[in-house]
Amino acid sequence: MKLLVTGGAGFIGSNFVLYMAENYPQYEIINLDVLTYAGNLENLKSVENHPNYRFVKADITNRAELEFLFQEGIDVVANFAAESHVDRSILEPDVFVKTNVLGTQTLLELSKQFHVKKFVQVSTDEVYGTLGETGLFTEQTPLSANSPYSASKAGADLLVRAYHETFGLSVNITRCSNNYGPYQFPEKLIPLMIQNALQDKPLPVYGDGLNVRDWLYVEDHCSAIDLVIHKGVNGEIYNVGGRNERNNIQVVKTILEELGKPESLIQFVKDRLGHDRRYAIDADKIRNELGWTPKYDYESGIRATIRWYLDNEEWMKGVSSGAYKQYFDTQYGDR
Ligand code: NAD
Ligand code: TDX
Repeated sequence: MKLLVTGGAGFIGSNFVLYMAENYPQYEIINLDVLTYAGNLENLKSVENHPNYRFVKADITNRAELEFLFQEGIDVVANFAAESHVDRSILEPDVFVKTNVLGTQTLLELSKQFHVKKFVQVSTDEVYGTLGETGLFTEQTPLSANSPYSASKAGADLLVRAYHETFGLSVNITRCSNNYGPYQFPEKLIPLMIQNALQDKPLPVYGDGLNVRDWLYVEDHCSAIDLVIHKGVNGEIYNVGGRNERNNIQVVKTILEELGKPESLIQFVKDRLGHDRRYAIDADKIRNELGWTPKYDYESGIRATIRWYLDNEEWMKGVSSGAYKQYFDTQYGDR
């Protein structure tokens, strides 16, 4: 199998490349990434010399940069490439529309033209909007995106659907809840709070800190996508989540406790605009129909994650200082 992973230098994409290279060493894996601030080839050092792995620097919105790859013949596209941070989408929505909507459509068009066997769109539970105190998102929940980020992801999902319905492209969409684990850029809640706590800096909690997220360890997301690639029924959407609902204050307190830092570091700050109150995923479909079972419960996953950041302080320093960008230039030159 020739697998094109887009956004494979980001948090989930790099975990997925490592997971696939380990579990399917015979597959040819092409990692395509433009290396924005969120792309980091340091994450992939352990596969750099894998005979069936290759990195290509290219932009998913630039058809000319991608065509030569599709001409080689790609079996499966797993599209992780995106602008992924909600706060950045509030400050600068344009690039979210460009990358997430136009980028996905460009990949879909090439997949159609070059007869890709399956296109897997890595989407998010945020396309469903927000929940009240009770209830879960199912695959039937109407799209009701609230942030420019989630609106751009919802737009991409509809284009994936349209290429299936109109052109017969084989597709799946996965909608996963919040991921955490190794190699997550410290702009997202968990690594940011770990980083600040380690430096005795204030931990900025938005609003009242009672917004709820449904946390999933990144490896469990990878195993779900693996199953969807191999067993997903053409045209179907699969929600992915581990039923690990926690409010933000609970998450932050666990981090402080694990690191032996005082709760006085918590600082309540102005709320995020349009802040979704609660996400929670009903993952019965992927569990029952594809046999997916997450390996990690939240308590062990969060502890493993905190340990990983403690053991990889150099990685964190490199990401924060942008040193990985220099690493890329030395390693690959400017192409
Ligand atoms: P990330 O921001 O860590 O990584 C995104 C990657 O995409 C980076 O390597 C970046 O360089 C690359 N990229 C950005 N623009 C590109 C372009 N124009 N061309 C090529 N590459 C480009 O994101 P993440 O958290 O790993 O998320 C990966 C995917 O999973 C996204 O599609 C996101 O919407 C989705 N998702 C994320 C979560 C989560 O909790 N992080 C949950 C559900 C779904
Ligand atoms: O400094 C902070 N303080 C804070 O209180 C940050 C960065 C976040 N928060 C809150 C906002 C959210 O309620 O923590 C929660 C989690 O925030 P993020 O880590 O930014 O994640 P979220 O907005 O929930 O979106 C994430 O999950 C779904 C990913 O970034 C998305 O890419 C994914 O689709």
